Amino acid sequence: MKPEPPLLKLFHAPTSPYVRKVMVVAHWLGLSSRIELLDCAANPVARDERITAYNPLAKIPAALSADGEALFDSRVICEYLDDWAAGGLFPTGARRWPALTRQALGDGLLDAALLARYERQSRPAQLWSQPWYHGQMQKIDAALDEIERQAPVLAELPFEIGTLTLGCALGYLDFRFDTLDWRRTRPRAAAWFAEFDLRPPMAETRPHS
Ligand SMILES: N[C@@H](CCC(=O)N[C@@H](CS)C(=O)NCC(=O)O)C(=O)O
Repeated sequence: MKPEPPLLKLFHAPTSPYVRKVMVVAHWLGLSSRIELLDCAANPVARDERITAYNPLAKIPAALSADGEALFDSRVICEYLDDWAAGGLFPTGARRWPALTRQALGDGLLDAALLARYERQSRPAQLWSQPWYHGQMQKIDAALDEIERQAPVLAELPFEIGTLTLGCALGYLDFRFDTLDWRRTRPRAAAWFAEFDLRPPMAETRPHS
């Protein structure tokens, strides 16, 4: 049988938590074989022209639809796939807003983590700003506290855009901030994540260098 044509071409990195969101959605919807991965090197201080040809922000994930339409960022690409497959990962009605807000919480945790990491990676040590780093780490801490507060609710929810984004965010902390020890004071979030992270789309998309 002829393989199905790609649904999306995706600028990709196996370390990117936002790309991971897209891949988790693709796996959940049974579409991962319809995503063609494109090489790139996203970097905040060295623009990759392969990406900027489609996304002026130079960030990944960025995608090209079968019609050649550029799609970014992770929120748009996840919703595009879900809409294509009528997957239901973006709830409708009253459940939509809490789900999107959970997505924003996970994305915001990641934004802070990336800003903290980029500062340390991109600037020489003598220019590191402790208040800047501390400010980003405070956002991460507060987001983790909110996940702990919501953990009993999360455990009852179906697989959806909010929970999978929180899963990708916590997975990124384990990958890049492994000394953070966030679980010690957040037992309910830790228990929720331990179970959630075993779901096949999560297991199949773990970040690696
Ligand atoms: N809001 C964006 C964030 C994407 C993002 O920051 N991606 C990182 C890789 S993990 C990136 O491309 N960084 C390069 C840069 O900041 O220029 C999304 O949800 O896709």
